[in-house]
Amino acid sequence: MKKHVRLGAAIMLSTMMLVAAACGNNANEGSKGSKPASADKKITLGFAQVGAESGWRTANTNSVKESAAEAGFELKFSDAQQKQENQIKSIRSYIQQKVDVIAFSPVVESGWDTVLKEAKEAGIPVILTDRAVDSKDDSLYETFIGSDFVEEGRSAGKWLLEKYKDASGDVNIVELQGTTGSAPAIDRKAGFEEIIKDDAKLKVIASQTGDFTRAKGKEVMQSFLKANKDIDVLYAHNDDMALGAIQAIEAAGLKPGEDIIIISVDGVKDGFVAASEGKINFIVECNPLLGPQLMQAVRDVLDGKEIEKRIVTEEGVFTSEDAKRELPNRKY
Ligand code: GZL
Repeated sequence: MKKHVRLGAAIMLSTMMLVAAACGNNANEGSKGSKPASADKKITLGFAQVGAESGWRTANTNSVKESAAEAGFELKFSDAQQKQENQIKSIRSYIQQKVDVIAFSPVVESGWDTVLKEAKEAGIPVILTDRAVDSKDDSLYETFIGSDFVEEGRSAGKWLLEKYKDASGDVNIVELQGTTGSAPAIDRKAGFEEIIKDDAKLKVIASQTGDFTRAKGKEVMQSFLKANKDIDVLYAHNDDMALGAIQAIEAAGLKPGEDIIIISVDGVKDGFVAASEGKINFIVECNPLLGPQLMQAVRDVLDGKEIEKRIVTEEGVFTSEDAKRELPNRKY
């Protein structure tokens, strides 16, 4: 009898333990349900980078890689050498690998709808960083984290307008544009022109792409100097092209920052050094340190949280004097 009682008790006890465990799981389920999904498993992020064309891009890549490591994400990273077809190939590869989220900085604005639709059909959310796309369908991406390039162009124009407001005679401006078709090139040009059109003295006498690189910036500035005897101002869409142009200006026996006033965008270390030496007169900052905001957006998207369609990064403007003071504090 005792044996049967013990057995019965054992069966009762194990049944109760099973029920408790199930409830426990349900309780866990409850807590698991309230725990963010991103806390459950290692997140895999596929990032398709533009290339390695400038100091800004290097700082941006470092920020993405360091922030992904700090967030504990597995990062798949590709460098497209500034070619759209390479970025599209990388995005398709991330879709095949079933990453949790895809992020990229579109090298140019157009031509993304097809591959973004493929990512959407695969149920993989996409986050844009740094540069925008011109797609009409904004359901193809969760958010765009980056600077307001039109405002950057306006800041450059406003400084020039102020500098020459009492000048007499024409002010001849040459412009080194960023990569043709890219959002920063299109918008920095538009913002600048929107402001300087208010003063007929300010004339853009030549404007050409230097593809955001130092080498091309030098080459195009050489051609500007050959074709135009009286250049007063250079507006460069990034520091690297301005630094290449400075080499050409000095080789022509002219003083950058004096004979030719230089305005640039980005604010990378080398740009700040040139500005602190008076070779660049005005720098409009463009913040490359987008990593932390990107990782937070990845987590929020996976946790099903509502996020802003547009996250604008904060940045400033610096004269040569400002740059001299700020140089020791620069992080990139
Ligand atoms: C701007 C970024 C641009 C930088 C360049 O957000 O896309 O690309 O201004 C970089 O230096 O090459």
